[in-house]
Amino acid sequence: MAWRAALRSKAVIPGLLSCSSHGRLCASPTFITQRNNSTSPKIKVDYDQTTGVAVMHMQSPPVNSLSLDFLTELCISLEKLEMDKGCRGLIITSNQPKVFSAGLDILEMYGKSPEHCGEFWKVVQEMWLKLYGSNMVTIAAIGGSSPAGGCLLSLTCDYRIMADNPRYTISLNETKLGIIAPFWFKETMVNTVGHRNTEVALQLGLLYKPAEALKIGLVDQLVPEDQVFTVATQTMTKWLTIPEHARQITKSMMRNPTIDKLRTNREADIQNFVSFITKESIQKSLRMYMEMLKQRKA
Ligand code: CO8
Repeated sequence: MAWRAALRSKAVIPGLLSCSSHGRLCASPTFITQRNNSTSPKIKVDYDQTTGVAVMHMQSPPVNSLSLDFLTELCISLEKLEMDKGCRGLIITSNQPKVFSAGLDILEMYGKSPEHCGEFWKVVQEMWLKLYGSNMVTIAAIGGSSPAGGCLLSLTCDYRIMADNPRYTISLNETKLGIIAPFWFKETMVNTVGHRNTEVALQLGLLYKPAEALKIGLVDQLVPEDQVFTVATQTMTKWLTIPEHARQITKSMMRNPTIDKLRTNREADIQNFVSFITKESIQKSLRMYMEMLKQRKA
């Protein structure tokens, strides 16, 4: 698997002293993954051994788009945390202002070879499988917009807390790009907000403001922008009081049917994605969407 090879080729610096989210200095195993071809990591993980809670900061400017490199780092970090039995909770948050994640990096899907698209999709699947099936309690602290793959990332978590700012939006807006959310994106949303809400949101490619997202259950709680992380930490403390084994089995029971469906169809899902995304008409849609993003900015 390509991302596993990447894992082997990456240098991991264990045991660095770093500041935890609570402002305390904590020893190992806070770690930073270093890539051969990049100077700064796109993911920073602070792990507080005393609480058993890790915080994953996405820090890939400008908008935390989920590129191949980004997702590879994310999978490596997740694998390390999952293997550490002392790590019971994970908060995912963004260090970028106004954005949780802009979703899949469109540049990984535009003008790329079928081989590249296949490799990219495999790591997207891997990220979802790891997070949706995680044994840890996972909480998304959403301090900004989170369209498409960014929304999917948050939907893999057990609980979502979003900044109450009407400038931010969240949902799966794939149809607006002329592309189709795959079945496991769709089912993750159905499992969260139900069939009807998903059907409307997906067909129209709707992006919801926080209040609307709360109304349909796409997020669980809205809080003032400066309190997102604090409330996420308090919520984590509550979730960690539940007997671990019972909570984990319940989570698997709820999620495994969807996970198993992708696991047994992974190769076909990759083939579908590659043949779809490399179509000339779809490439044209992606180009037009990127131009629209640039024009909106100008
Ligand atoms: N990928 C790559 N680059 C991006 C992306 C992205 N997803 N989003 C934004 N950028 C770029 C912009 O083009 C811009 O580049 P530049 O600085 O070179 O002009 C830069 O990031 C900053 O963007 P903005 O100026 O728009 O930043 P704002 O802070 O104003 O807005 C938003 C942030 C709200 C996140 C906004 O950038 C946005 O709406 N982005 C597009 C989000 C989107 O639609 N993502 C969909 C990606 S597709 C996906 O995730 C699922 C695909 C499933 C495939 C299934 C196929 C079968």
